[in-house]
Amino acid sequence: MFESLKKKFTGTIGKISDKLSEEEEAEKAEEESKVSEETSVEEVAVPKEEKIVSGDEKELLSESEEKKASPEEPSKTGEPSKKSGFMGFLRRSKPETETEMVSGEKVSSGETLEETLKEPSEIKEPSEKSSEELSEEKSGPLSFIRQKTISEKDIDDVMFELELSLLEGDVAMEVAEKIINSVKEDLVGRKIKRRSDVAEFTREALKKAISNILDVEGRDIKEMVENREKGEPVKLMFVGINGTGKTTTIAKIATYFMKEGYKSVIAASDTFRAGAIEQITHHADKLGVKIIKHQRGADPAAVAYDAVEHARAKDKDLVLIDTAGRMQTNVNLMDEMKKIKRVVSPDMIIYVGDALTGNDAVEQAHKFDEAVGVDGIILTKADADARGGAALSIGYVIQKPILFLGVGQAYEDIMEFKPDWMVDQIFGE
Ligand SMILES: Nc1nc2c(ncn2[C@@H]2O[C@H](COP(=O)(O)OP(=O)(O)OP(=O)(O)O)[C@@H](O)[C@H]2O)c(=O)[nH]1
Ligand SMILES: [Mg+2]
Repeated sequence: MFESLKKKFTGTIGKISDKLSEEEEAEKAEEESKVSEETSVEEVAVPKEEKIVSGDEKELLSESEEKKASPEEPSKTGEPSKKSGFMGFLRRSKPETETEMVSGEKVSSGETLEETLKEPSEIKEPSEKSSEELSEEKSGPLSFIRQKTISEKDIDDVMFELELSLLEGDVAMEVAEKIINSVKEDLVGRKIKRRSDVAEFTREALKKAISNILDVEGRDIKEMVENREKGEPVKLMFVGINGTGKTTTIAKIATYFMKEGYKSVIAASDTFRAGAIEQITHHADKLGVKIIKHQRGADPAAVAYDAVEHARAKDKDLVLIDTAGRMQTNVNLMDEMKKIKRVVSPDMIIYVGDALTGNDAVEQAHKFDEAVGVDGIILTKADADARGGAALSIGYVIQKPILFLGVGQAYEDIMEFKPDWMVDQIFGE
């Protein structure tokens, strides 16, 4: 359902990994060229013929010569080879030069001639420091171990690309910014040792950002229904612009709670649109749910009031109030909606938004929230929405939870929305 978001985030993980590995390859090449320059200088400074070596040392020397000839071979000493780690982060810069190999071996087996000739202060002790410590120091005479720290510069381009692509995918501006900032905050300064670290850390950072965005507090309808007082129904009022799916959603919610053993009453409070009363009556009849209706053009607040009275009298669990679709710019209809709210004091006002309209759905939710106060969201047509921008943004923007997703045209096509589920859809296998 959220293929597009999944693709964007998977792409970002790949791009950051590639970016850092390219950079690493470049550094590696630069280092290797330095190493070869330094080695040739040493060779001039200490010509091999002039070295005085014993029989044992000759063996060691010839071994190190072989290593030089095939530098890609894994180290026999158990130390990390040039290829190991995050593209060689735990890499020794030039451990196999003759001098080092000779003096290194001789630390355990006695003094070499070179050392005898040196001042005592010049003789280097073998390092017992951990690779972590060494990486902090960055270099030492016997070994050179580095560790990469992610910088803002490393990820800036990819983050910018992600932000644009999220905006194109109907993710609200503030949500896209929040994701980018959160990921940057998490990644910059992290130490990495191998390529897989980059992918893992980026994935973690994105996942955390998305989870935080979807984590919006709100009341749970089921809990309200379970805990309601006898004779006092839970009153839900459905609002939104024209054609988003309010009426169909009411039929779905009635079905959903019927399966849980709860009884609903529907209030046909869209007395404005031609055919609206017939449409919802049709659904109610099919489902065997009680409907309270007046004539077209009647006061919608009065219809809602009557439905609540009916539910109280019959101890029904829920009153589902349908309302006419209205643009947030239509003052009369917005006032009418406020009147219904005043008269019946709904427990929850639910904004029904069409996922396909992306950012518009988010902006309208904002307007309805300002006008009447929204407690929760139902996003319809999620079955047809591959982008997922509205689902990702809407709850965060108005700080009200998504309660359900409409996932088709049948009465059963509704699912409870759980943030973890959406995170799984995006980051799962
Ligand atoms: N694919 C799909 N279609 C849906 C979904 N929910 C509603 N629809 C369709 O959207 C269209 C409009 O649905 P309605 O329930 O009449 O919308 P409304 O908000 O009540 O419309 P007005 O009363 O005119 O404001 C219908 O064709 C529904 O079948 C959904 O989750 N998925
Ligand atoms: Mg309707």
